[in-house]
Amino acid sequence: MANRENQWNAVQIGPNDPAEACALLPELARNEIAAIKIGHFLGEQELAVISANMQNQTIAWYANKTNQQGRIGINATGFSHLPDGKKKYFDATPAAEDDRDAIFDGTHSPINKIVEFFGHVFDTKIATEPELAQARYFAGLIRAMGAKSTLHFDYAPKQLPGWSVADADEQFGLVLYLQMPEAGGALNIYDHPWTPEDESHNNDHVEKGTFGFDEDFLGDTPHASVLPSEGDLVVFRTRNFHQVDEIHSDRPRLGLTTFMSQQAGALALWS
Ligand SMILES: O=C(O)CCC(=O)C(=O)O
Ligand SMILES: [Fe+2]
Repeated sequence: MANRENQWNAVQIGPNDPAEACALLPELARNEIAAIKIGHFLGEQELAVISANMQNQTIAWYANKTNQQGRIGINATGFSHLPDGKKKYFDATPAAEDDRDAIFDGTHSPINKIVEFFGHVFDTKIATEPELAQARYFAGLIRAMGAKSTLHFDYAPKQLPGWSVADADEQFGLVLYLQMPEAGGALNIYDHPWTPEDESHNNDHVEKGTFGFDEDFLGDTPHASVLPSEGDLVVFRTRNFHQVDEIHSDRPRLGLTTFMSQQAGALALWS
C-alpha cells in the first residue's frame, strides 16, 4: 500500500545480499513495497560478454511493431491461445534454451545466478510441468523495446489456466537490464493488482499483448517509477498493472526476463 504521501516505492539493495532480497519478498507479495531493485546484479564484464554474443542472434520483432517490441526466446502466453499450445511451447523449449545459452557463452548464466541467489533462502528451481513428464519450462526471455509497452498485468491463474504455473500463491517478475535507452524506459508499477472487474478496460481479446488496457483507467492510483541501470535486477509483483514508459533511443532497451512463481514457499522460474 502507498504511504501517507501517496508514494509507492521500490527498495534498493546490493548484489551481495540475497538474504535481504528474500526477506523482502513477503512485503512485495503484500503490496507494501512496489519493487526490489538489486543494483549491479551483473557486472560490466558479464554485460560485455552477453552483449557481444547477442550480435549473433536475431530479434524477432512482433508483426507491425518492428523496432518497437521484439524478443529472443519464447513465452508461454505466446502459445496458450494456440490449438495444442502447451505442447507446442514445450516442444520449442530445447531450441530456445540453446539460443539463450549461446548468449550466455563465456560467462556464468544469469538465469543460474538468479536461481542461486534466491536459493540462499528458498528452494528455487526452473518450473516443470507434471502433466508432461516434468518437462522443463523455458526461463529467460529477452525483450527488446523501442517504444513504450502496453499497460498490462501478468498472472498465470488468469492467463494460463491448465498450466502448472497457474497453481501458485504469488507471481513475481524479474527483469535483468542488459541495455537501457539514452532516455526514458522507466518501469511504472501501479498499486493495483488485477481483479476480474478490470477486464472491462482490457483491449486484448484473443492473444494477450497487442493492445493492453486503457491507459487512463487507473486514474491517480499510486505508482512507483523504477529507472534501472544496466546490470540491475528488478523484482516486482506482476499481478500489479505495469507499463514501460516512453523510450528515446537509437538502440533498443533490452531486458532478460523471467517470472518467478511462489508455491508453498518454493520458487520456480519460467517465461
Ligand atoms: O522490461 C520491463 O521493465 C518490464 C517488462 C514486463 O512487463 C514484464 O517483464 O512483465
Ligand atoms: Fe509485464
